[in-house]
Amino acid sequence: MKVIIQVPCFNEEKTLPLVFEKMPKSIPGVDILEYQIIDDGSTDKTVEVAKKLGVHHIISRPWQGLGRSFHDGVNNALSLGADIVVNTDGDNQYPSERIADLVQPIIRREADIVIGDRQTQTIEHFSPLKKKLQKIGSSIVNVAANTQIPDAASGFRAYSRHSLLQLNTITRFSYCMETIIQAGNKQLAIQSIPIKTNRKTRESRLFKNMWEHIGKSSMAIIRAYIMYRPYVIFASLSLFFAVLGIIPFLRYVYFALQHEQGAHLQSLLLGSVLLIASFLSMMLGVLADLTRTNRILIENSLEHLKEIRFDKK
Ligand SMILES: Nc1nc2c(ncn2[C@@H]2O[C@H](COP(=O)(O)OP(=O)(O)O)[C@@H](O)[C@H]2O)c(=O)[nH]1
Ligand SMILES: [Mg+2]
Repeated sequence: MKVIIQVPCFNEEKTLPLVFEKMPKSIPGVDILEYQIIDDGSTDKTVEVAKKLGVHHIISRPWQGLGRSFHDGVNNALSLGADIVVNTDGDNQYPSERIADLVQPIIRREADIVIGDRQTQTIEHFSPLKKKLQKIGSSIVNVAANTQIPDAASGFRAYSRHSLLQLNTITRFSYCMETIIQAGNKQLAIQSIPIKTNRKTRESRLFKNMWEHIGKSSMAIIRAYIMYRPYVIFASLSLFFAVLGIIPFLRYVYFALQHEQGAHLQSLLLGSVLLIASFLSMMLGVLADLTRTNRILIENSLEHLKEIRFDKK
């Protein structure tokens, strides 16, 4: 059993030593334990610091964003033969000493993905609004994924090789939510373990403020629904337009039956436009559903391709 712990880094020279302070040196049930960082064009001494800390694998290249870094890290770990890949952050937000617990459900073959639940409702430096939003965000993701994960935005995770061969992240930003929604839809087993986060070392680099976070997360969630549950979006839209359209339409019919021919044409026009919009929404839903089917087929062959590419022999 080989575990690779990876840390995506963007200028983390100050906090990386803290992350490695309590990093496990061995884990029960694990034969080989290695560390990896993905340096995303850091302009500080992140790479030198990582080398000093004994990081085995260092991927260093110009900036490409966190989503891409995660993707590259995973591919490298798979090609190195990792059975489990753990992801944690370079700002020491997550408790490195809990990594041994994080991987246990996968070693016991009870889970494919294990997520550290930060118990956001108890974090002191989170405002009440942020706590509420975290909760709402997680529940929307859970509905889309058909899962019950308390903390969908947590980046402290362990993934089995089996799950990584099946996951394909596309958006650069939201791979945290995307992986859950994909995993849920592929019926991979996801577990959570409660963790306590460390003290905040700095502000988030991913979002300048909470509104940016909300905007980007909402976009990611809507996109995920269109991709995985297209009928939820398009059938609702269609129903919305149908209800709005049927009222003026019936109004026209009613007056037409009263022999007021030629009157209330505006109602007929408005009703017709809305009913056409309803029909088009339904048709978009059908197209999105066909695309989804296609995606499933492509993902199946991608999984097969990855199995060959990362063959462990
Ligand atoms: N590769 C890469 N990593 C990044 C980037 N921005 C942040 N990170 C890393 O992603 C992790 C989380 O970033 P952080 O700023 O703590 O965001 P938070 O999740 O909102 O707290 C840390 O390990 C950062 O070093 C980026 O642009 N590229
Ligand atoms: Mg952070």
